[in-house]
Amino acid sequence: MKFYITTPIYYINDIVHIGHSYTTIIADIMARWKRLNSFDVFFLTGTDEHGSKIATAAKKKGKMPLIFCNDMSLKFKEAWNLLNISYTDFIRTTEKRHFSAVEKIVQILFDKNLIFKKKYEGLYCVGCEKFYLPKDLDEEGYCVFHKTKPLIQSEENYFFKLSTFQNLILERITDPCHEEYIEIYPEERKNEIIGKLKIGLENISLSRNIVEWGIPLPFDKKQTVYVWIDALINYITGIGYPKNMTEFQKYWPVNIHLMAKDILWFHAIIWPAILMSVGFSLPKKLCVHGFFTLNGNKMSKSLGNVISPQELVSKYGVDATRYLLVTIMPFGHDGDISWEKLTLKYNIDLANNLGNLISRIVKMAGKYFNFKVPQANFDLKLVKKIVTLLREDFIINMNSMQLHKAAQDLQNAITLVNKQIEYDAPWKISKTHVHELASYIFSYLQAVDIIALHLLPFIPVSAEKIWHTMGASNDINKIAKKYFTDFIIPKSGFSVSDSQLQDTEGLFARIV
Ligand code: ME8
Repeated sequence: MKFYITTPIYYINDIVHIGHSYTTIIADIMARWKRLNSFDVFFLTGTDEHGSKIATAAKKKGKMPLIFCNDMSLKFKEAWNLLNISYTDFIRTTEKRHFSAVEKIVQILFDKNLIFKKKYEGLYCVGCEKFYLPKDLDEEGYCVFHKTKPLIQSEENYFFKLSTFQNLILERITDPCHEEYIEIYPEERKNEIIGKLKIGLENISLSRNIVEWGIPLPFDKKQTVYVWIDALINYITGIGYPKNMTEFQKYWPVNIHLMAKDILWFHAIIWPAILMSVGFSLPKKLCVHGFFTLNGNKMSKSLGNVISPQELVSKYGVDATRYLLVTIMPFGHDGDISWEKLTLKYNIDLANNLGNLISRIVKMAGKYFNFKVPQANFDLKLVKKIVTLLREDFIINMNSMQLHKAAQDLQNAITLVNKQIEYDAPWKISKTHVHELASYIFSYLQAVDIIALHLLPFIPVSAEKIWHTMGASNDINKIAKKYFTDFIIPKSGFSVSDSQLQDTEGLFARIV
């Protein structure tokens, strides 16, 4: 089975911040999770490099647009490497392969008579790269996302007959029995779109004649393709359209387009209309998350209130940054964050709960068994409890992208082992009862092994470290893939008797 997931392609005029990182880490966790469940995963991310916003940013830096784009898109790649993002491909809209796809799609729309020329005057927000009607702006006429005043732009453009798709789209996002049903999650976002759709759809400009930095229209080279039409097409270029149709047909339709609420309109209305026009299947699911806010404001370079992923990594490390970002706010809701909140969560979940569990087990194994996995028949009770706890909720939460809840399930499992240790109090048992001690410690090790398998998508490097620390020597990824297929634990467990426990120095040390 295949699983195709995408992030938005990010505008490169902005520096990479934790908003972009949040979306990309969620997509990465889902991609890793699906790989562990034996799916053939395609995970696409990339950068959106055309349009007036980018051209202006390049000019400000005194750079040619493409040079500027090369530099900036590299910064996104570097950030994703830092955060251990396992994307399959990184698409840039300035690539040749993307030009071919955009030209082809736009030509099809033209040939199908879905494009017409018209003089237009409207309020354009460069931040959103979108024309607005006065009713869409706040009371003072400002863009609600960028807090800037859209200016009147007037030009003769080519228009896409979006309005003809109103009922077709409405049907596809409201009727779960429809063959081409598009699920929008969460429900409130879907209702928002339905509400807007019912008011009616305006035809939209498909080209710009005052924006040079873009892909020329194949049928009128004086105009360039409107940046949003250009950008949405990345989702099919990335999997091979139009050159490699076998690859394209293997992965399309996309399983999940992931994004924040600011750009749902484009994905829920404009993108399906284009796909329907050219006769392609529709996305299966649009997953929409909220915004990180700082003091109630959306984070963006123009507002000057960004936190970069590099800042988080230098304080917490890579894995903790991944974990903290996706658990600090519930998927689908906004969350106001602060360094204090992040540090508090780090200390509670990672240092005090997980880190403490690992270090106390290693200490006991060190004291009683010279840092070796003791020989024992493991007590299946504790392991079974962990397996049940995680099988019931964790998997449902992962599959429905409720990552903060799945992480809470893991925290509950970790707490359960910590509590079991306190209940057993192995330190009260005399060293002469070596079998009893061995059996306790052996079962703790096995319980943590199970937890490590589940931690893998969230904190891949640390999960592997924990796995080896517990004396489990095989390739954790291979074992996890098998475990998530049949849920069978080998009779002798995962940690191998007599193998050496490894050092845990530096694993989620407390931060003050
Ligand atoms: O809209 N909190 O690019 P963009 C959470 N190029 N997520 C945030 C965020 C925040 N404060 N800020 C940004 C574009 N994001 C277009 C997309 S796709 C065909 C074209 C994330 O750089 C979130 O995923 O403005 C949001 O939807 C996206 O970045 C917008 O990125």
